[in-house]
Amino acid sequence: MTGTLKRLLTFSAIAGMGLAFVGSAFAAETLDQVMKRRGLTEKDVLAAAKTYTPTGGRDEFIVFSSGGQSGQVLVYGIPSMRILKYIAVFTPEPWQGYGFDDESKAVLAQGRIDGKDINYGDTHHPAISETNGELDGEWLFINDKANPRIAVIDLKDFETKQIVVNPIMKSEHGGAFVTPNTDYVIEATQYAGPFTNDYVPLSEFNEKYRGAVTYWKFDREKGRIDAAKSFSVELPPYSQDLSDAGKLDSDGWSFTNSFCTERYVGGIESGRPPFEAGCSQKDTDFLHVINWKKAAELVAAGKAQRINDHDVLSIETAVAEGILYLIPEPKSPHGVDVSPDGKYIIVAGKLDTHASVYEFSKIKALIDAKDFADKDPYGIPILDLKKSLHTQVQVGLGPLHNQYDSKPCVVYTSIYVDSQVTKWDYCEGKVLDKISVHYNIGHLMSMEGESTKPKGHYLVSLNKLSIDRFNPVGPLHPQNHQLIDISNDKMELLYDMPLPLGEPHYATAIAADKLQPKVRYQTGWDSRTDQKSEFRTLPGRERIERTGDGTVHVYGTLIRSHITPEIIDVEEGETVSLHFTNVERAQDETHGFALRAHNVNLSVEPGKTVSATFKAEKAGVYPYYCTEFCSALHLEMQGYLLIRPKGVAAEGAALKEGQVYAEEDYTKQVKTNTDTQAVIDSVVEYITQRNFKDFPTVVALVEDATDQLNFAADAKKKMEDFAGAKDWQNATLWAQQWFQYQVKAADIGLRAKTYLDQNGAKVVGK
Ligand code: CUK
Ligand code: CUA
Repeated sequence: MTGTLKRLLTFSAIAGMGLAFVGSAFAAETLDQVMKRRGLTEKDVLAAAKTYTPTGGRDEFIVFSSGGQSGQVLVYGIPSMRILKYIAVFTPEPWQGYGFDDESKAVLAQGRIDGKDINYGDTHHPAISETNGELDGEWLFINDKANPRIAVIDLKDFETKQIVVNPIMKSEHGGAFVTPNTDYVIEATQYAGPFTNDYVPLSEFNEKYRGAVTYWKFDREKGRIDAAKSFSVELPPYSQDLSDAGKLDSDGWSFTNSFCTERYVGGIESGRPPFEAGCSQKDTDFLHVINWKKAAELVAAGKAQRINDHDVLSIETAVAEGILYLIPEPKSPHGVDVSPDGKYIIVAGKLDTHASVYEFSKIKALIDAKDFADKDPYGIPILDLKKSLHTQVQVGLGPLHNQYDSKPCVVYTSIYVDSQVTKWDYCEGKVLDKISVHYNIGHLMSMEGESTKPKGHYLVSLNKLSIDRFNPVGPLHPQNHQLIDISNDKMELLYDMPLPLGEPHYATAIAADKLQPKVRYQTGWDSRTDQKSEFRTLPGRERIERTGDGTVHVYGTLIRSHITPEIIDVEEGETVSLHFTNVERAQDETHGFALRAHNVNLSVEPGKTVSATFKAEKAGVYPYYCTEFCSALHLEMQGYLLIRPKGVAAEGAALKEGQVYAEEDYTKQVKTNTDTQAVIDSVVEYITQRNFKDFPTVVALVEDATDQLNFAADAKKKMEDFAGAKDWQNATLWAQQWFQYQVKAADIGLRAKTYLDQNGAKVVGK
């Protein structure tokens, strides 16, 4: 038996026995002793038990959190609060190769504004796609407040597929929120601006600056937003804020609140009172109530204007057709959240201690009866506040956002100034419980709390400040997401999680079993367009081709432990277009590709094909290598890009290393390989005698091992050819390569064997 294999086999045997020894050599601490040493109370230990997830364990819920100004989405599990992934969205991210390969650069390029790359985003509100008002776990949308944009993320591979730039807005905030069947993704303006892209002086603010709500049409079949079928409704320059789509009883309507309906424009530099003073003069702002279903029909009937190649329903048309209404809402509102049954709309006002519960049936009755209290300066009917309200409840100082419980009538509101969460009953209009959080909570999130079927159990408080909660790391503090148990009458704080990347605003949680992401791509896949890549290639078909336009196309493959080709030889001035396919079928065998001095850094997951195109500008030597520690010979997963000066001929493979091996080395290596093969055969026999086909994980491992053995056969053939010619040097090298493939196959085989042992596989066919 070979040394490597012996080690592998012995290792698994020891691992199996390991547990028997624990406890005999050292006396382990008891729970009481640990509690004493770490100063833990019984309550702490209970909280730990509610969140601790043993190795290999899974979470019940998966959270998609905005990454704030990092322009990313953070993914973590509940109740463990373990971070699982950062999804690159608006910002280049090297680990995922995002913004470094041609395919993802094309996605980022969709987000250009006036031809300029915008390499960050200020993400606020993620939204999971819905079917009949329930989260379905297929798609994720997120907005960029700073550069009005929406991104589409596919939850089959957690990759960003599309970015759309809002054609008329200059600023936004109220997105992304989806309609109950994800027909539309809602995006609402924040700071008003002219719809056109030219200069308009602030003196024309009331006349020419506008807000809007854009309804982005989502084509579920294509998995992309269809900009041509999207439209907007023009709104006054009222600083629109958060939005929510109606559901069930209120389906077909959407709600957007606003602040600064004073239309005040600051200017402290010229002696004017600032925005913050002027924008809070009135006692109320406006909730915008829009019939989006009817708006879509009006657009289809040709009633929209075309502005920047985009359909916009004017205020005038919206008023004439009866699809746009306003209702006063208490001072500086922020969150607007439709209840799970669609009957109520709760608005929390930052400068008011109340949360206001509007009742949709009352709103609808007033609209149907044309019972209006007033009109705004743009002619939009205003409904009476009192007549639209179900109730108002004093919830605390600075209420912001609301999330629903699985229990009927129960809602949680974040209280910014008091640093609290208030649990209250919106049917009866009474406060049920309060809990302090640390500190200055913004959004809060309950499990599927924005859907028609909230799941209860947990709530996360997304705090703006963490001040004294963690070990200090300098003036820029991490964010603090606090996990709260809401399964009982009293809320219980369970866990603080520091988030070290951007300021997350909103987050959304979904039952983990609703997500079914894939583990690998179909071989040769362009993950950004979701099609077979025209640049894919297969093992044995790797090639370098020059096209008439001076481009050198490199069609390569990556597999443990080599990059093919290993030498790329080009001339100064040529354009190089690398195309690498990861031909692994194994899980989690990602290879990277990093090349010196060309800003090329790729992540190539199993099956994926990615490209990188650049100009070979400067003659020189540029090593490249795999950046993922993928196998024992990962460091040998390397190569050279040689850029020759103009006119210097390629050297070919005339390398002059010494003759190291003689015939006896060859014979020895062949003997090793033959012994190794016997071990592999015994593992194969072990697996095939069992019902391994009942275990998808093992089937994948067997496929992977089969790949490796096919490569082994190929190397063996080359070895035999060289041996036939008595070239012992090359024959021995190929014998060693054959051995490398055997080791990988054996490693995979042992993993499969262990899995079968641990998962109760049965002997079959006997
Ligand atoms: S959020 Cu965007 S300002 Cu309260 Cu929804 Cu933080
Ligand atoms: Cu592939 Cu390291």
